Amino acid sequence: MKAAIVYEQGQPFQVEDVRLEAPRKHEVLVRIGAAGVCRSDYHVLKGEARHPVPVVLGHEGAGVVEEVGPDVTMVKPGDHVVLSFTPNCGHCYYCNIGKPNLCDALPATAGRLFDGTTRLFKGDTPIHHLAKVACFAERVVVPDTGCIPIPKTVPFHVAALVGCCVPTGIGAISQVAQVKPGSTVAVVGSGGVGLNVIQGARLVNASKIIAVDILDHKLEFAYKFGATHTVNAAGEDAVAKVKEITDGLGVDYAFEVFGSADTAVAAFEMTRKAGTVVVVGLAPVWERAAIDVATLTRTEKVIRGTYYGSVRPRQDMPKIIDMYLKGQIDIDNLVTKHYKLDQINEAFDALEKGETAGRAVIDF
Ligand code: CND
Ligand code: ZN
Repeated sequence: MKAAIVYEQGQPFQVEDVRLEAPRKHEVLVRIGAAGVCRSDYHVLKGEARHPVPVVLGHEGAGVVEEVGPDVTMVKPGDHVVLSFTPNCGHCYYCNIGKPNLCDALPATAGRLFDGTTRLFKGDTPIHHLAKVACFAERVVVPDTGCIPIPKTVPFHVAALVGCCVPTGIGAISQVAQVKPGSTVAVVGSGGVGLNVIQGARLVNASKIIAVDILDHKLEFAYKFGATHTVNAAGEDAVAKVKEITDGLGVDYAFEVFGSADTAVAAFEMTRKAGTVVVVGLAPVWERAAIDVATLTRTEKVIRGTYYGSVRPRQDMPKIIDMYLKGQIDIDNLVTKHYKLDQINEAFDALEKGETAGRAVIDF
């Protein structure tokens, strides 16, 4: 089967034939229908996140179950599934306190499946699986806890986005910040994930939803998902502008959804006293944010991170699919560009240049 391999961080993808071994105990083989192009893959591609190579990237995907390994009871061949990038072990401290997205077995087996080995090979060389998903490939073998069954009526390009950007954005609003109706919200970075923070804020009836980006066409697009105001941080002082829009106060909640130290500091500074800052973006691993610590003390602001919108994928993804089917959230219009697997380098060049408003997907 074909897969997009990264042999060295900083180098482009190579689309090549690879060997995929059969699923073992508690594993599932899924034929991919679609995979989203997320900035988290870009961080690994460019070396802004550390990862062993060679690796098949892709962590936002959906497809059809083709085969199940021994002891799999959660899904069966023919089921349509969304893939979770935090399949969990079910036994560690975090699984037991109801935080499956923070499962300790994930970092302990990074780039491999739970038994510490890979199912992907080029000749005899093992290839790593990003986030136990590795969906920039025609087929994947994933842990059974990473397969969430969904109705067959949901198109794959929609289901794929339920694998990352939709729950991450909606979860940041509803699970993490628990934004109250009438609140003011700023979203720094209006890309695939940020647009879902924006539509999450609309869903809970935030009063002012301020989209911040450095590209006008992204800001224009953000209005479609609920932005009430926009700020171009390339052309104006974003902190001053957000304060002006909120009558000098600053917002109740600011979300950092680009992934840098500077945008995290900006989110902190545009938040009002006793407000909440949620860091969703993944900054390059070497960056450190210069937060004014005395101001943190005196202003009683709260700074929080969130991984996967702090959702519990098996409970929350079916709810998100239900919200989509009821028309409460818009996923169809988020997908603005379609590529084939052999165009994957083009897709990531476009992400880097900020050419695509919304989300690009790779169709299989
Ligand atoms: P995408 O590239 O689609 O969006 C980022 C947006 O930020 C773009 O519209 C840029 O134009 C904009 N931007 C760039 N510089 C600035 C700036 N200085 N100020 C304001 N906006 C700016 O990326 P994405 O939405 O796929 O991902 C966003 C981040 O979220 C990224 O760091 C990704 O790795 C991270 C993420 C986190 C999680 C999680 O679980 N927390 C899950 N998925 C993605
Ligand atoms: Zn992602």
